[in-house]
Amino acid sequence: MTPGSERTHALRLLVAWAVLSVVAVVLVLTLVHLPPGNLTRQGADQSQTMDLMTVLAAPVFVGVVLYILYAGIYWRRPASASPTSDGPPAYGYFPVQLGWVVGTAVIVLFLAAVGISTLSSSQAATTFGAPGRAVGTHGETISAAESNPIKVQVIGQQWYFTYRYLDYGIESNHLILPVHRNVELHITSTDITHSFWAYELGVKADANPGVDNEVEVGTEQTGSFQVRCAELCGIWHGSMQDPNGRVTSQQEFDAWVKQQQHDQQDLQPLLPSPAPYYFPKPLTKGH
Ligand SMILES: [Cu+2]
Repeated sequence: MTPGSERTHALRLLVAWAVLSVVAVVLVLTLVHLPPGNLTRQGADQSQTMDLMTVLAAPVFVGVVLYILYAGIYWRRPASASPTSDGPPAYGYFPVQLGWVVGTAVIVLFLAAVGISTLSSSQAATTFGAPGRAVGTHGETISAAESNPIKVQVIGQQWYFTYRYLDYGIESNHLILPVHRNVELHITSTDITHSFWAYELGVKADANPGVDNEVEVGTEQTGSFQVRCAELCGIWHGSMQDPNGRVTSQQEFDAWVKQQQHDQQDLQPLLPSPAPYYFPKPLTKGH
């Protein structure tokens, strides 16, 4: 192959790669909606990170596939050559090697920087409700209601989750949360190890007996979400799920709490005070 035709191939590949990469990035940004979504600030952060990684991966994917197809079309063994003949030996090509090393190093280091800053900002979010803190992780100011988190104890047991609203003295089989609030989830278990996974909220956390596993989420949009157990926990593990989680308006939430308080007034005196161990007293004793 002459140096001139090599340059032609390189130029063609480069132009095709640039054009197809732009198309791929536009398609990813418009057509692909990666989970977990925007119900919570943490979920939105995770979706943005997934989007970013997909956008960065698209040109790499296009480059690899394009090169394979191009090589398959233009650098095939000529029909005249013997089936066992080999192509000309290659001894490396400095610009390609340099580009490959520099390109991958830049992508990896950039993602490392993004990862470190996202981790530190989601850690900052766990101190969101601290007194005197009125600025969100993205620099937005937050109201008193937002900085005062709702505390919910999530209790896993074979084979469902229950939710104790520590500020309201109620319990529920469904996780209902008001929008634009910080929620402090205290995750535990009464029997064996479970895993509380509400993927639309961007939360997955161990539910271990005797452990108060604290996770904070900030709700940003109303909508429904599902909760499921993500740790094999016995024969009915597969049905340890609830599709009826909801993020509602504050008014709707207040009305729901009021209704639950009304419905559960006989139950409240019987509930033990919140603790990582959760063993409600039996309502009736065996005779
Ligand atoms: Cu489970």
